Amino acid sequence: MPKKKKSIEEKTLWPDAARMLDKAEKDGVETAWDRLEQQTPHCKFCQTGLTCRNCTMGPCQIRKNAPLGVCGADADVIVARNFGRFVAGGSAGHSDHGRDCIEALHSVALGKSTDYSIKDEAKLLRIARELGIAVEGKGVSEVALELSDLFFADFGSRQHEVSFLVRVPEKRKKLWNELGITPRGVDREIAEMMHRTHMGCDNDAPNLMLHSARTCLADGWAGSMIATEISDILFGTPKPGKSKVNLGVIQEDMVNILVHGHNPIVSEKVLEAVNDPEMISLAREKGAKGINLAGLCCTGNELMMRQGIPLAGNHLMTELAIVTGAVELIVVDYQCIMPSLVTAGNCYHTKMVTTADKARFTGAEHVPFDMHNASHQARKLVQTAVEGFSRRDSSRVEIPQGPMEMITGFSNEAILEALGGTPGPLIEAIKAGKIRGAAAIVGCNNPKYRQDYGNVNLAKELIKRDILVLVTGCVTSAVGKAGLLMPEAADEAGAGLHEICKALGVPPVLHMGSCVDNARILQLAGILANELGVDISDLPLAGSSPEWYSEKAAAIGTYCVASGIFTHLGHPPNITGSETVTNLALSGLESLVGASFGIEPDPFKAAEMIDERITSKRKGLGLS
Ligand code: CUV
Ligand code: SF4
Repeated sequence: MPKKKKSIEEKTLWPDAARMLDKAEKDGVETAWDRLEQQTPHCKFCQTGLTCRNCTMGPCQIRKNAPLGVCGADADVIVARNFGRFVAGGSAGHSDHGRDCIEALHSVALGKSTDYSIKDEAKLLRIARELGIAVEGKGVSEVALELSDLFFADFGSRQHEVSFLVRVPEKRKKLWNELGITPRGVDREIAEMMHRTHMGCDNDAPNLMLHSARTCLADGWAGSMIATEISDILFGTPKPGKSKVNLGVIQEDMVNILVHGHNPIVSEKVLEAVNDPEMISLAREKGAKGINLAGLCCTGNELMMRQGIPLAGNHLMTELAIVTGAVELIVVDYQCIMPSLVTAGNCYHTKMVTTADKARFTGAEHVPFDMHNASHQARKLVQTAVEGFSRRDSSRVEIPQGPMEMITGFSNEAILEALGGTPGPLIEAIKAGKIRGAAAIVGCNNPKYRQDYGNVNLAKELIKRDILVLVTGCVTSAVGKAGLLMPEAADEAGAGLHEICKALGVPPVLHMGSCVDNARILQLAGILANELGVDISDLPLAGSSPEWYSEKAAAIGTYCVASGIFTHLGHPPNITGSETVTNLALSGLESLVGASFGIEPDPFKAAEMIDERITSKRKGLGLS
C-alpha cells in the first residue's frame, strides 16, 4: 500500500502547532510526524507483542508455523512477559523520580542542602502523622528525617506493604491480599518483574499479569505518591491560580527558557534563577526586556500547579516550540524528552542542556544538578540563556499569538478547601446526580493520532454528561488550549455540573498536576470510597488515556484498573497477539479486581463507554 502523506490538518487540532509544522517544513526541521511516516508500517510481531528477545536462543517470533519460542514459550507467555517489562519500565520511571525527591528531603533534613528547604511544614507534619510517625516535641528536621527514612524503606525489601496503603479502603486491601498483589517495596516489585520474565521463570500468563498489577500498584500508591507528596512539602501544596497555555507564552522581546522533563527539583531552581534581579539586569544589558520561563510536559505541569508558570505545550509541542526560533535554552531533566530536540535546536540558536546523569543526550551540554549545587547550576544556565539571546536570528522568529487563559492548582487539599473542608458536598452532588461521576483523562500525545483530538473531544463529551473531568500530564495542555480549564467552560457542561461549577466558581475540568500527580486522584478515590464505606470499584469513576504512548502511561492505566477504576485507552498496548492476555485486560480483570480496560480510538464512542460504566456504578450504589 502506498504511504499516504498526512496533511497538517490531519496531524493536529491546533493552529499554533499547524503554523509551526508549516514553518518546520520550510526550515527543514524534521518532526515526530515525519519520522512516524518513515517508521510505518511497524513490525507486526512487535506490535502484537509476539517478539521475544529475552535470551540468545532467540530472538523468537510467534508465527502460525512456529507457535513456540525455542524454549517452548507460547504467545500468551511472551506477550505477558513483554507487557510485564513494559510496565516495569514505566513504574521505574515514576518511582525513580520519587526516589530523587526522597533524597532531596533527606538532605534537607540532615541540613546538607541549603539549596532546598521545606516550604509546607504543615503538610510534612500531616503526612508524618498519617503514616504513624510521632511528631510531638520533635523539630521539623527530625520529622523530615524520619519520614524520608520511612519512604526509603518503601522502596526496599518490605515484607508487608508500602506505607501509603493506609489510604486504601479495607475492602480493596483485602482483595489485594487474597490475590497476592499487595505492593510491598517499589524496587522489590520491579526487580521481581525482571526476575519473573527471565527465561524459565514465570511461564503462566495470568500469574505474570497479576505481578504486573502489583508492580504498577507500587508505582501508584508509593513511587508516584511519594514524588507528589514530597514535592508539595518542598515546594508548596498547589492552590488554584491563573496561568496560560500554548506556544504564545513564548515572548519575542524576552530571553526564553523552556523547562522540560518531570522533576520539579530542577525546574524550581531554574525558576528561582530566572527571578534573580542580577540575571534580569543582565538580560536587559543584552537588549531583552527580561527573562521568560515556560514549561513543557510534566515538569511544566509541576511549575504551573505550584507557581502558575505558563505551559508552552505538551509532548508533540516540544519540537515545535523550538521551531519558533525564539527559544534560547531548553533545560531538561528526564523522561519524555525526544532526542530529536538536540537536532531541532541546532537548526536555530537553541541550546539544550541536560541536568541528570541518568538522562544525557549526545550533542547536548551537560550541567549536572545535585542537592548541593542546584542554585549555582541554575544561575549558570540562565546566564547561558541570556548570552544566547544575542545569537537569535530575528528573521527566523515566528511565534503564534494569543495564549489561552486557564486555572490550575487543584490539589486534593485545594479541592477539599473549596468544598468547605470535607468531601461531603461533593458526595451530596454525586448522590443528587448533579455530578454523575468523575473521569480522569491523563497522559500523552502520540503522532499516530490527530494531536489532542481525542483528549479534547472526550473531555467535552464527558462534561456535557455531567461527568466531572480531572486532568493531569499532557492532557492539561490539550484541554487548556480548548478553554476547558476556565470557569466559563461550565457553559459547555450539563445542567447539573454547570450548577455546581457556578456555585463554586470552578471549571468543569480540573487540573490536578503532572503524571506522578495521578496519585492525587488515587488518594481522592480512596477518600470518597472511605467516606461512603464502599470499595473504590463501587464508585462512579473512570480513567482514560486517549492518546497515550509511554511505558509510564501503561503503568498508570494498570494501577488505575488494579485499584478498581475502569480505564479507557485509545489503543491497546502491544498485547493483542495473545487472546488470553487481551481477554484478561478487557474483561477477565473485572472478576479479579472489579475493573478492566476498554479500548476505543473514537472519543465520542469512548465517552459513551465511560458513561455506561458510570451509570452502572451509580445503579450499584442505588443512585439514579
Ligand atoms: Ni509524565 S508520560 S508524554 S510528559 S503525559 Fe506527557 Fe507527562 Fe505522557 Fe510524558
Ligand atoms: Fe525465544 Fe524463549 Fe529465549 Fe524468548 S526466552 S528469546 S521465546 S528462547
